[in-house]
Amino acid sequence: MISLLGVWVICAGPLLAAGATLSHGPMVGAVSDVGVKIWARVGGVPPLTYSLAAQYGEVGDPTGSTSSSVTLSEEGDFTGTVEIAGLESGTDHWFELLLNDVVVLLHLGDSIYADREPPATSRAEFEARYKLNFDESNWRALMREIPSFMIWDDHEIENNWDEGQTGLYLEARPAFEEYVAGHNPEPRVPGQLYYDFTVGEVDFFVLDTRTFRDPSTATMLGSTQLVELQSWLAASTAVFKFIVSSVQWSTLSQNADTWFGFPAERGEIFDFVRTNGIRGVVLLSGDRHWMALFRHEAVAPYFLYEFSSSPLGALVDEAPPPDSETSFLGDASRAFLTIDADTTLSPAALDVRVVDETGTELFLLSLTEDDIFDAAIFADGFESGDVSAWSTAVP
Ligand SMILES: [Ca+2]
Ligand SMILES: [Ca+2]
Ligand SMILES: [Fe+2]
Repeated sequence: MISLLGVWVICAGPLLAAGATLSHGPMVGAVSDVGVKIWARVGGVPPLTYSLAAQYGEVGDPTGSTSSSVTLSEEGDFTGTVEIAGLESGTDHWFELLLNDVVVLLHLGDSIYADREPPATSRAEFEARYKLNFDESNWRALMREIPSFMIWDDHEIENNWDEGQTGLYLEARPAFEEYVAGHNPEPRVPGQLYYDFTVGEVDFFVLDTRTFRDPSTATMLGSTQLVELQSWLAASTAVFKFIVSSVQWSTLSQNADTWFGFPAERGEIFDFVRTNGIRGVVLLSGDRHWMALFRHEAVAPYFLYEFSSSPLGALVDEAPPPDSETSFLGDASRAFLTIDADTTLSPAALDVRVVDETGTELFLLSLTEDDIFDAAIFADGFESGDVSAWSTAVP
């Protein structure tokens, strides 16, 4: 019996979900009376890596044992061989391959443009925009393969939405819940949209930057969400802690709809990280229609790195000239950003890649947890190991 299991979706048959399929194999080789080798090659979305192991047991024992795992990566052309040993001779055995590709896709909002002419004004019209976008064939193919975690930004309601839970919000919210929120993790606070989740040893907190936004009181998150974020930061024992914001933390765009318009609240979050010495915090963002990597110095002597993605399907814009915290700026072409967290290493490593539409790697930033936190970097004048790659990448 051969079946394949993904971490996220379990499929019978030769395919599995979670962004990967076995493109070749499994091939069974080197069989002996006490063991066997099983080879496989994974396809999917390079340059992600996967781990492959085998679960096996005697016929009649459904639990069985798990072999040690091997890594399938670009370096080995995504091939690997797992070895099953120590079997009882003269006995029938079963095995299953366990392909563990902990891949998730984050959607940081503007997944519809409800305000595009003619703007949606009723719940049914908001629903229609989701139907339109979610029917796109490439979108459907991608969503089928990779587990997604989503949140909204302004265009699920109206451009630069900051009018709280009034008017259009009341029509947009139920449509968002039907099409998006229902397949997100349970919200952090019942009835809210913001949530946290864990993948391996990486924690994520996904912010709702629209529901409680109120420029008159200088808040983007509202007081409850801010406290929830802080208590999550304080409680998380994960090696890396990603704070996911639909809008940029960087002030490069000088756009009041981003955190640029909410400097005090941004400062409160950054201060909380610094004051409490919270390790491994990484910022994610989108919205600007261009890609950038930033290194925030406002938490000195620590750094906060921000990785900001380009749109998946919308138009790509020209970025403004870089500032001193900008370490990579994409040109006006589409690219995607992959983040590979390896918490089996010590110190744990984070590889951030900018990859263009053809799969060509434009930029690689290799960080460790120490690079993010180590005050010595500050003393070194911002130069330490791989981080020096930053300086060569600034246009
Ligand atoms: Ca906007
Ligand atoms: Ca937006
Ligand atoms: Fe947008």
